[in-house]
Amino acid sequence: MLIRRNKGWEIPERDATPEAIYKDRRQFLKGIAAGSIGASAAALPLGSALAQGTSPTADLYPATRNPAYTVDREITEKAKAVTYNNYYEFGSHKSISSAAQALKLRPWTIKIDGLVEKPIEIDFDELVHKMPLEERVYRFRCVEAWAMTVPWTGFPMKALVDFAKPLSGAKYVEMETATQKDTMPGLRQFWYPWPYIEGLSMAEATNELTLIATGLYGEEIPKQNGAPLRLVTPWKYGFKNIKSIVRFTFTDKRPVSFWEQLNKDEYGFWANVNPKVPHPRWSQASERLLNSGETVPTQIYNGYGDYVADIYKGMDDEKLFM
Ligand SMILES: Nc1nc2c(c(=O)[nH]1)N[C@H]1C(S)=C(S)[C@@H](COP(=O)(O)O)O[C@H]1N2
Ligand SMILES: [Mo]
Repeated sequence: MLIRRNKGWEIPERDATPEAIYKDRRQFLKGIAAGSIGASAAALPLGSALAQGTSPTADLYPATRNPAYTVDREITEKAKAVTYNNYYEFGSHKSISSAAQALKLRPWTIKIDGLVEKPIEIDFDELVHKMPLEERVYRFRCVEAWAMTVPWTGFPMKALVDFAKPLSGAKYVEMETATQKDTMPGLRQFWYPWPYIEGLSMAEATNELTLIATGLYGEEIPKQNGAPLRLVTPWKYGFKNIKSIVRFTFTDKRPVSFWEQLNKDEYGFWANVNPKVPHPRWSQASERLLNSGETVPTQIYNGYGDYVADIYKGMDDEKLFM
């Protein structure tokens, strides 16, 4: 059960993008369009708010927060969530945030194929403008027993499934991360089964919680967190949340994910959070909060059982929790 202490809109000041800055950015973009600003966008210092404002999708953020998804935890400081990452394409450690800045975001073509009415390729900028964006605060639980709480911006994956028009034989969606040989040094680690693959059943992909995130903390999602689009399934271990997606394939065969290929005894397909089912090498009973360093008890389905437990009824023979 989700217990609310704060109202959904009562977020600490530092987590909100001040409206004034947001409006300024729009004014600035209008200025560029009208040719009233002398300096060319390219001459702006990299990483400044103005330079970020030149992205063709920056004006989509912040999106309105959906107050239905509230949490009983403090929102993780942005600085922590964007510097403590898992993104093995950029290195097999947590400090990949600067290396990930090399990721090339445009053009970004997304393939939708397999068991669909008509396979298509669509540009990210076009897709994101068709999708209903909203902000949701979710808990996030890595299989390594650390946790964070962050405001994602994104669209329900169900909207993408409806757009894709899968055939009735489709039982799973397989997703794939980009492989940019020139920007991702991790790809040279040939013992990993690149590309990074993940999958969901159709019931999981169309569950109301399942989000395709394109933003974080009221801005475009940082590269290290999986720009330009990544999966968010808050009741599952973090490794299911595949980053920088370039392909959605609808299939009747259960996908074998990256971590499952590497070690199926430690990382399974379902990977639902359960404090009572230990990882073969450590307990899952509690988790360390990235924000405070505090250790707190882990909840079944990461506290989202009301939304998802029904999906798994009658599946007792499956390894649902690893
Ligand atoms: N392509 C890709 N996606 C990935 C990973 C990865 O290494 N490569 N790591 C996963 C793991 S283990 C976690 S915990 C989350 C981390 O997301 P974050 O860096 O936004 O916290 O991304 C997941 N998605
Ligand atoms: Mo993870």
